[in-house]
Parts: sequence; C-alpha cells; structure tokens
Amino acid sequence: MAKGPEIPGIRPYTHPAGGWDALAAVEEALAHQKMLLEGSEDLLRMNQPDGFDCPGCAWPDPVHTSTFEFCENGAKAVSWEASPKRVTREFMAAHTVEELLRRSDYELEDQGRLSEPMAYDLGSDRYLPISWEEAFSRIGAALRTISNPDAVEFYTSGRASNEASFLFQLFGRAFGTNNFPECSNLCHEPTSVGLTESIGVGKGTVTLEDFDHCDAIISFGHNPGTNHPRMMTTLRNASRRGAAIVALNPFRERALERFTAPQSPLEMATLGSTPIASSFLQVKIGGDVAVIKGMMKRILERDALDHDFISRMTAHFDSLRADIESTKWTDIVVGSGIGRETIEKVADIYIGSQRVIATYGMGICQHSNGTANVQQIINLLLMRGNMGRPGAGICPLRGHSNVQGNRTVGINDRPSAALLDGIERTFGFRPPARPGHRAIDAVASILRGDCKALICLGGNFAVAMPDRGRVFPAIRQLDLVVSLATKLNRTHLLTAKQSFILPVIGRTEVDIQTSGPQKITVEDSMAMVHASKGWRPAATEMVRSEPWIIASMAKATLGSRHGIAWDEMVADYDVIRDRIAAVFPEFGDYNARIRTPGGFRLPVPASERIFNTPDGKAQFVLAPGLAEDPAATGADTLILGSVRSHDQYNTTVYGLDDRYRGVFGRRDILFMSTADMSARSLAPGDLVDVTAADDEPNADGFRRVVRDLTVVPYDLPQGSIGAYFPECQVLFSLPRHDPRSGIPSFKSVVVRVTAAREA
Ligand SMILES: Nc1nc2c(c(=O)[nH]1)N[C@H]1C(S)=C(S)[C@@H](COP(=O)(O)OP(=O)(O)OC[C@H]3O[C@@H](n4cnc5c(=O)[nH]c(N)nc54)[C@H](O)[C@@H]3O)O[C@H]1N2
Ligand SMILES: Nc1nc2c(c(=O)[nH]1)N[C@H]1C(S)=C(S)[C@@H](COP(=O)(O)OP(=O)(O)OC[C@H]3O[C@@H](n4cnc5c(=O)[nH]c(N)nc54)[C@H](O)[C@@H]3O)O[C@H]1N2
Ligand SMILES: [Mo]
Repeated sequence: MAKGPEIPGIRPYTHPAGGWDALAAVEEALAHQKMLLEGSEDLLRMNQPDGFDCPGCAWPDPVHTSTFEFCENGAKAVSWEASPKRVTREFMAAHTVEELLRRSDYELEDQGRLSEPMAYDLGSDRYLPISWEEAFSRIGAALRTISNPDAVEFYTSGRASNEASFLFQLFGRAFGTNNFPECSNLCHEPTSVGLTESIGVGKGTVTLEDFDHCDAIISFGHNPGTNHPRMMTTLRNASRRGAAIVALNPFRERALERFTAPQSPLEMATLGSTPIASSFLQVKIGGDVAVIKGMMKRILERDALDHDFISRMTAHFDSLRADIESTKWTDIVVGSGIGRETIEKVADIYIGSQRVIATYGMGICQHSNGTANVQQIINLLLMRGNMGRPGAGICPLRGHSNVQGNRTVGINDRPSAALLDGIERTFGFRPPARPGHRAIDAVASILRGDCKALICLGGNFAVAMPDRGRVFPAIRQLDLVVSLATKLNRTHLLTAKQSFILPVIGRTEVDIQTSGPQKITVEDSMAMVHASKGWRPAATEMVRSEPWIIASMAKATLGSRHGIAWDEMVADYDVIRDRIAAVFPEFGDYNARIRTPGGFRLPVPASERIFNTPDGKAQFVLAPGLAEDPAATGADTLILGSVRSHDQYNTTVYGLDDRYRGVFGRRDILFMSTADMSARSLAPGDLVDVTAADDEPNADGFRRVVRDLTVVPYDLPQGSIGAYFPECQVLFSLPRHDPRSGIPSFKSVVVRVTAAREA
C-alpha cells in the first residue's frame, strides 16, 4: 500500500471491500450516466428468473432463489449500456476520425450508445450515416470479391449470445473458413486446452452447490471483488461456515482479505466485515507452478495421496512423482518467493480438507506457460481425488458473460468432426475442416498482409491484442472492417479501405422480431444455460439485434448459397435454438429446458468422474521446471503483469478510480515494491519509462515503451510490478505467448524501468 500522501490521487484504502463505498459507487455510476431513478429499477431485474443476464461476468446465479444480488460492477456494466447518452450523426459529422483518435478510450465510450449504421468516408475523414440496406450491400459486395475465405477473420467478443454466436459461426463456415478468433483466446484458452487434455472437458467441473460443501477453497490469481463480485457472496458464506480459503496472488487484493456484504444489514449497520482468505501467499508473478510443486512435494512426503482414485482413474502418476521428487525445495522457494514452511502449512491445510475446490483466473492463464499452470492445479486436485465428487473440483473464473457459451455453440477455430457432421446434417453442407485462426493467428495474418477483412461481433479487437504498435497501422491496410458494437471504440477508428459501424441493441433491451419479443440464451462459468430477456426500449429506432445483422450480412454475402433459411431463424429465435440442438445433441429440448427457472446444465462428464481422454483416465500432465521464463532473471529486469482496475471492463474504462488499491482519478501508474524502488534509487511519485526487455530499438520504427508512469510503492513481491491494461498494452508482443494455447502472456512481460526519458 502507498506510504505517503505525496503522490496526487494515491491514498491508502483501509476499508473492507464492498460495504457502503460500494453502494455509493453505484449511485455515482448511475448519476454519471444520468439515470438515477430509472437505473435502480433496472438493477432489480438483473439475474432474475424472468429478467436479463447481467453482462458483467459469467459467475452463475443461485438457481432456486430470486433474491436480488447486489453487485457494484454489474451495476456499472448495466448503467454503461443503458446510458441515455448517444453518439449522434451530428457528433460524427463534427469530428474527423483523426481528431477522435486523439481521445482516450474512456472519452470515446463515454459518448454513449451508437445510434445508427455508419460508413467511413475517406474524403472527409468522417463516419457518415448509411442505411442498413446500403451497408449490407456494400459489405456483401466487398466480401464476395475476396477469393480466399481464409483472408477474412470473424472475431467474437464473449458478450454475444448463443444465438448470435451460432449464426456468426454458420456465416463464417458457409463463407468457407474456420477463422474464429475469440476473446477467450486471450483469456481462458489454457482452460480449454489444458483441461481437455487432463480431464477430457475444457470447462470447470463444480457447481454453485459444491461451494456449500467444500472444506477449503484455493484461489489462484483472480480478483473477485472487482471482476466476479457476485462470487463474494459465495466466498463470504464459505468463510463464515469455517471453510479455509487460501489465496495466491502477488497483489493483496482487498476483497480476498475482507468483505462487507452490502446485503447484510448487520454488517452494514455495524461496519463489520467477514475475513475472506485464511492464508494469503503473495506469490511472485509466474511463481504458481513452484508453489503447487511445493504443495505436491509435501503431499508425497506425507503420503497423503488418494491411492485408490489415482490407481483406478488416472494415468502417468509415476512420472509426476518423479518430477516432483527431483524438484528441490531451494528452487521452489526461489521460484515462488514463498518460504518452505508457509508452503508446507498451506499444503497441510489442503491435506486436512476432505473436499477442496481450486478457483483461478487470469493470474494463472495469461502466461507463456498458462496451460502448464492450469494443468498443475489439476494435478494437485487429482492427487487427493478432489475431482468429480461433491464439494470438490476445478473452477475457472470465466471472463465475458457468455464466453463459455460462444465456444460451446461453435465459435472454434478447430472444429471437431462432430461439429462438422452436425452442421452437414442440419444445413446440408460440409464446412471446411482445416484449422482456422485463433486471436494471435489472426493478428499475425493481419500483420503479414494476408488478411483482407475483419468482422467483429463486439469487442475492441485492436486494443485487446498484443503488439498494438504494429497492429494499429496494419488494420488500416485492410480492405474491410465491420464492427457490430454498442459503443464507439478505438478499433472502429482504425479505418480500413471500407469501414462500417453497425449499432446493436444491448442485453437489457427488447429485441422484437416478426414473431414478437425474443429472448437469448447464455452459458455461465458452471455450464448452466439460461434465457435472458431485455425490456428496456432499444437505444434508438435504428439499432438492430445481433442475429438480425449477422443474418443480413450472410444473405448479402452468400445469396442463396447452401440454401440456409436465415430469415426463418431470425424471425423466431426458437428456430435458431432448434438448429443449435440439431447440431449439438447436448442441447436436446433446448426451448423447453430454458423455460424452467435457472435453465439447465450442459453435461460436464468430469464432474461425474467420466474422463473423455483417449484412455478414459484423468491425466497427470508434467510441466518440467519451475520458471515461466528462465531467461528473464537478469539483474536489471522486472516482471510486469497487467491488471484491471476496479472501474473498468476490459478495454472499457468506466472511471479513473481503482478504489481498493488506493488509486483515485488516474491510471498512469506503476505499482512497485519498495525493495525494487530502492534498487533503482526511485522515490514515490517519480516518473519512469517502462521498456520491454526484448524490445529491438528501431527494428521497424516503434519501441515497446510506456513513458511517464508514476511510481507508486506497493506491497508486492520483489521483482514483480504491475500496471493497468490497456495503457501498458504496447509492452506485449505477439511472440510472447503460451505455445500450447496461444494465449498472450499479459500477466508477464520482462521489462526495464528507468527514470523517464532515459530509455
Ligand atoms: N468489473 C469487471 N469484471 C470483469 C472484467 C473487467 O474487466 N471488469 N473482465 C471480465 C473478463 S473478460 C475476465 S477474463 C475476468 C478477469 O478476471 P481476473 O481473472 O480476476 O483478471 P485480472 O484482474 O486481469 O487478474 C487477476 C489477478 O491475477 C493476479 N496475478 C497477476 N499475475 C499473477 C501470477 O503470476 N500468479 C497469481 N497467482 N496471480 C497473478 C493479479 O494480481 C490479479 O489480482 O473478469 C471478467 N469480469
Ligand atoms: N494487457 C492485457 N490485455 C488483455 C487482457 C489483460 O488482462 N491484459 N485481457 C484480455 C481479455 S481476458 C479479454 S476477454 C480481452 C477483451 O477483449 P474484447 O472482448 O475484444 O474487448 P472489450 O473491451 O470487452 O470490448 C468492448 C467493446 O465491446 C462492445 N460491446 C459491448 N457490449 C456489446 C454487445 O452487447 N454487443 C456488441 N456487439 N458489442 C458490445 C462495445 O462497443 C465496447 O467498446 O482483452 C484481453 N487483453
Ligand atoms: Mo477475458
């Protein structure tokens, strides 16, 4: 925590997470969007059986209750979407794109909702209104001139519904490609890859009920008070029941320490709070494998294995044993930054608990060994049979509210034979089988100049990706960029030969098609599929639903190719869902099953100890060594992890505070331990430049350097520093990713920190 008052905007925050400050923050968010009265009514409909699914995160809702779950950041997500502010044609006519590009990400989105379709006009350097018909006809014509279907990228951001995602992949596949880069390639791809190899399914195995039965929770690298706030109710209940909660995180995130439930009248009235983590390990960035191997070593030393489970249901335990036995404690301690006794104590808590859940987020995934990280957590669980029984299992904290569902309904660059068969059976054509592009492959294709067109179903492609210094100019070389969006962002302003902004209706709004108001469906982190229905009037008369826009683009591009009945599906989303069920048998009776409150759970075989791996067993998969990046231990280098503030949603910045970390009104800071500061003779508040250590000066005209960050002393392990994403995005390069999953290592880049302007 910051020491003194001398840095403007830096004030230690001493309260628990949640509490009255969270209520005040909601009020402020609503006031900022000028929707105080109306807004509070909207929030009451969030995550209710007949309401809408909160677009904030993918944490599930209790199925059998309909109590309103207060969530500060859910409220921000909703008020941001429901804002009465509008990007009007007058606004767009008044500013050139060049002028708009000078605005911050925050200012761009804060203009409000996009209100009508727009096309870029090169002559005036402005976006001008265009009719929907004209937009589709130009988009269709542009796509038809591209002879190689793999020169088009179909990007999905995880807010899109199952219905929109399904139509989008159908469009892409009918067009002839499997290029489906997706935001989950930037977030939980190590989960999809690692869990599939280890336990035969790329999804978490626990349900919300399991949290009522576990004796211990081990939380690796996620910040629930900010990113999954409804999880705080679950963690609080577990803590109050006496379950042990062990947190591993370089940052002492406040919500992992103490939480005041805004729904608890007693805690609110007495200013009380509930402790969350019973043990907190401030692991070095990238040090998780070392801690896990230390814990596994202790389990072996105490012979605390579930021998029966291991021998009957798992494979390759002997190689894991050999690996762990040959790992030295001294290396574990150096690799993790945590003392042996502490690791042993935490391992003993684990051993003493009958039922254990491991939860994890970006602190585990966004590393160049992200898949190995995930698989070591699985190994730890498998050693004691903590898989597929009540109160035990693995719980990845997904990102966007439907990022898991997107993948389930076919947004997948590597289609399985079953998916191809399903599409052929249902739509009468065989889509291509050759692998398409994940996010980093799409970026590489854009950089090589192979890509001609980028179609974005939501998101902020250019800003979310690594290598922005190269990506920004490369996007401007494309023939076509189409963005389906709610709000204006920087990707829209990187205009190509032809660029279109197509405004969509949001999750909270009524979607009326010819058969009447429609619902959409989403899948949460725990494989529960349920319906969501908006009720607010659409933002303007001109905005349209994502399924309608996708189908219209498909028709304009494909004509009658493959005879797909686009209109029939868009007229009534029940028909889309019937088609989904026809392609994916696990969605059988889809329309009936979403009518039950809470929806239904898709099968997760590993949660019943059915492991769909080649030999039918859960696999112990080795991760040789300990260090993520053995080359990165130079004396003058540090490891920087990019973090989200409390007031942002990915590239959407709602405000400039990061309350729990004691930062107010600014984002241009670098969190650093006092030890690292004194090693560099830096004082609190000094201005520094941060340069990627693998930067090759002048190689192609740009440097990976972020200038003029203010150093804020912070309780962090020595060698680990932090800065905000997307401000520090320029530091991340395409080659630095996990080779197995392709995830960029956004939580770990090797940097040098120097006094400003020395670099
Ligand atoms: N309000 C809000 N909600 C969100 C989002 C948002 O931006 N705002 N984003 C959504 C999305 S898309 C996602 S993917 C999720 C992200 O949710 P989280 O997974 O919580 O994401 P981050 O905040 O990026 O990072 C999580 C934590 O990782 C820690 N960390 C960094 N490096 C390491 C490491 O090496 N080891 C360990 N153990 N920890 C480390 C950081 O200190 C931080 O506390 O949240 C979703 N929900
Ligand atoms: N350095 C660094 N980079 C990262 C990360 C990190 O931790 N560090 N995290 C990564 C992660 S986990 C993710 S998921 C990605 C996020 O990458 P994306 O998903 O591409 O980005 P978002 O910021 O979530 O997208 C915001 C935009 O989505 C649009 N939008 C919002 N709601 C809707 C809707 O309902 N429909 C449509 N069509 N559009 C909508 C708005 O126009 C808004 O501007 O970023 C990744 N990049
Ligand atoms: Mo994410």
